[in-house]
Amino acid sequence: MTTVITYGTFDLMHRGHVRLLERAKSLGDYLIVGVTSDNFDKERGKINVSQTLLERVENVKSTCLADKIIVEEYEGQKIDDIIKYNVDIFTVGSDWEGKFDYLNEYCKVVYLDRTKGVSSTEIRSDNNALTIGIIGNYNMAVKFARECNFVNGITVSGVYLTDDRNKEMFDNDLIADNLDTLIDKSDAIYISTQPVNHYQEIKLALQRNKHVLCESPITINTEQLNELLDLANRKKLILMDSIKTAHSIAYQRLLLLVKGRTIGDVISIDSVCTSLKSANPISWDSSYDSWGPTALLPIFQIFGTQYEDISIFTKKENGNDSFTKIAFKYHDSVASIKVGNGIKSEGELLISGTKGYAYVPAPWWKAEYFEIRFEDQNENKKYYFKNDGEGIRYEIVAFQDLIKNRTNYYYISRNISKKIVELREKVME
Ligand code: C2G
Repeated sequence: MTTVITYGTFDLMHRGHVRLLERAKSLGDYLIVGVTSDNFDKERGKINVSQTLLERVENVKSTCLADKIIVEEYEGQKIDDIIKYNVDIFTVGSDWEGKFDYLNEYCKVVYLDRTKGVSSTEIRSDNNALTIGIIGNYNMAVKFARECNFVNGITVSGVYLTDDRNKEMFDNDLIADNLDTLIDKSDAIYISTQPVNHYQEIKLALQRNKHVLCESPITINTEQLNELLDLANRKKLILMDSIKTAHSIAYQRLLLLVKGRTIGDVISIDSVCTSLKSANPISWDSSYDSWGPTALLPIFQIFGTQYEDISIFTKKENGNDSFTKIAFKYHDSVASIKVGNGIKSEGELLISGTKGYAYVPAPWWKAEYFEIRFEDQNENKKYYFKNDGEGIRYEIVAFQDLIKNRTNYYYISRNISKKIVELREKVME
């Protein structure tokens, strides 16, 4: 018996996949198909997969070509599988030509011609086509526009720069001379401007029936926010906070471990985000505007927003808070944030529990690495998750999903959006 093995994501099954499986099957008598897990796809940079692992396994099963279906979960698993299943032939499409020659050591390697004119990427892009207009300062606009390239179906309709510097760095046809033309030629708008301008910009976009992804805090006061949320609801539009850390895999896994009581009951959370304004031109004059939403995120996502007491210390320079410390008292826990544009501190996140603690080293908000530490150091665990693009591409996928599926599952809940704005009012008082 000749055993053949092949692997794939098999998202949105199409004739290219089926033809590959048919030819793979004809190479031998027994075909094993490895379907990639969601996590493995993310780790290898495939962030746009539409269907779940189970749906993709069903896709393969429906072809009746696979004699066995397994899940591919980790880098290097192919070698394990070839040995475990005593495989004679490994095969994959010619788009991988050369990439798996190392498997020749274990079995025969055959590259089969890729079927032209069809791909999951194209199908996804057709399904998820969305043009996004960017309003912002140069640095964020460049970052965001670059990240859009990693998300199937997203195209940047234009960029309206709030500062004239570096206009020439963008292709001329991308630069929008005024907000109206940008909004009119976009399905959705990404806003990264001074928070004081958000209300007008968001309102204009919503009135033109455009979805909005806006750097948090979305507005400078609760009254504006409630009006905009109500307008978005009435028009069935998405108005989403942009806090890129929320969408990084490491941060999401950290939260799941903590909520899964890996460190016991959480008693204290201390979150520090600072950067000297001079070194970080994309930050705003106010340290709360630049860092508050990010610093508050773990506190509000773990403890909620119903704290019992709060104390705020703010150092003002030229009318802006250059450093703010906020301490929260919850029913049976405490939390604090320190945010600063005018000071440097250790930008770490510390989550203290009754069994251990989570430690995320600076800059914790870029979230790639964290440790879970215990009294007995032998139990300590280290975690690393690649976070290409600081989480922006994952945020764009989340925004695209919200628009496409119209779920009201906001990863950053409405309560958190409102509390971030409410706190801003207190800090600025
Ligand atoms: N394929 C093809 N023709 C297409 C599209 C895909 O022959 N038009 C082949 C690919 O070459 C691959 C298989 O179908 O052999 C599955 O393709 P994908 O689902 O895109 O998964 P991919 O990431 O290419 O899988 O580690 C190996 C990878 O998992 C291969």
